[in-house]
Amino acid sequence: ILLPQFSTGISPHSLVDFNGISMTRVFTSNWENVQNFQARPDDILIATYAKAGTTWVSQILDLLYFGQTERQKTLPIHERVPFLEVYLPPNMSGTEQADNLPTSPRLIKTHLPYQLVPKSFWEQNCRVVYVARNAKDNMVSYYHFNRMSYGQPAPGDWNTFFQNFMEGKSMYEILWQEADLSKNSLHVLLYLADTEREIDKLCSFLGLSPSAEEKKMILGGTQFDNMRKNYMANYSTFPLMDFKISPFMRKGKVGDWKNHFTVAQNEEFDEDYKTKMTDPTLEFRTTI
Ligand code: PPS
Repeated sequence: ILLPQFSTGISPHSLVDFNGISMTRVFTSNWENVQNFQARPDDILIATYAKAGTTWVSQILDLLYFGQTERQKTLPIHERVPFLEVYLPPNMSGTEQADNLPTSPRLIKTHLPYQLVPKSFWEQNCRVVYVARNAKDNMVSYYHFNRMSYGQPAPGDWNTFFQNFMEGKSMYEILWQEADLSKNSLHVLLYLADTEREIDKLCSFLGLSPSAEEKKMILGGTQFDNMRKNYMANYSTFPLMDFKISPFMRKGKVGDWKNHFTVAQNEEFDEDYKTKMTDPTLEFRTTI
């Protein structure tokens, strides 16, 4: 596996404090270009906390705008939808990839918290699609991702990861706040809620009206089992992940947190959650 080469000595996956946010060099070393990134008015920013359903929504949007074309069959999702702040030298940075995208609109992914999103996205009044997932499953998915991805800090065992996460010693660490989510150029999508309804709401936000046949194609193309088998959507072409430890398309379920959280951890989490999340309008499902 080719690990990213940075010029200074800091390990690419050690956590650093970056403007009050825990990040690794993989996401901060191209910062000048990220900050100065020139968004275009028709760009669509897919903003998520990592492991909230970014790839699922990226595939939905790519199919909505570009259909089942050659691009879907030959380009991996991480090339169709560049990850803005990522930089894994010697590979092209996310900003370079986005600058080189030939599509209109450009679909661009970010995990940056609201306050660090390049200001041109707001100046250009770009539409933002934010994906939210129940935090417990999100955390579990992140734990497994940290185990298998070389760009992430090593998580240790589940209990260690849980404690570090609760203490804010985890990547990105902060979700977008309620105030950030109230912008009218922003649409919030819920992971694994009623997909058909979520797609309908997304289409009305974007001003799109796909035919019944197109909708069927999108629903089929974004089903977990289909995406898991799709080499252009399942990240199997991405160099820094070890699927033998845990696949990128792991379970794709609501409720896996129950296989990880102890009763005490669940109580601690609920207590902390109550103090931080007060928005009654987002109704997450933590069980089915
Ligand atoms: S990343 O690295 O932040 O871009 O990861 P992200 O895509 O946000 O999240 C990965 C989790 O989403 C699941 N996934 C899906 N679930 C349902 N349907 C589809 N089509 C789908 N595609 C990806 C993936 O399995 C990860 O969740 P877990 O719980 O780990 O399985």
